[in-house]
Amino acid sequence: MATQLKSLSDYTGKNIVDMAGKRFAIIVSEWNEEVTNALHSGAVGTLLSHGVAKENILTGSVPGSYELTLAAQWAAEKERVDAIICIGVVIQGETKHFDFICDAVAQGIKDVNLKYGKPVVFGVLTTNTLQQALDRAGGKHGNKGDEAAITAIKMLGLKSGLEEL
Ligand code: RBF
Repeated sequence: MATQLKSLSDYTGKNIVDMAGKRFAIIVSEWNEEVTNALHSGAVGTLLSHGVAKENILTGSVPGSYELTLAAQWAAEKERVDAIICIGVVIQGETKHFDFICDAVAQGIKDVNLKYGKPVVFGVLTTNTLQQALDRAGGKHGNKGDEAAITAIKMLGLKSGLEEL
């Protein structure tokens, strides 16, 4: 799955609508904090540049990516939260933890999406090395935090569009 050809310039256009009044929760994993902080900065900057008010972005942290799902569920339970962005980095190690954590988080986030009918974005890097993660957190492959925020914005735009039907 090649991702290096993707950049924010691919994300202009469809379903980008005014986000004033929308409320976002960002859940950030503390594991590999250097990377997750950079992803978080990218996500916040992108939300602000699309008209989201600073006070409408709430950030919470969890110890590791495995905890993202429960925190996302707590945020989704809040009626005033429109979308949730989950940020984490899981790096392949020598044990099977990588597979267990990635599977649990991917499935868990999908479940919260469907249970609450709100965008819950999978902003979790799953890489072989720390360098690959850094390259995608403001490095040579852009910032996937920006793209996670754009995904939330586009999904809310689509939802508003569908409400007109
Ligand atoms: N959390 C991450 O977000 N990224 C990791 O790369 C990561 N690797 C882990 C490796 C091991 C061996 C263990 C025990 C935990 C790891 N975690 C990682 C933490 C995990 O997401 C979770 O916080 C803990 O397992 C506690 O539930």
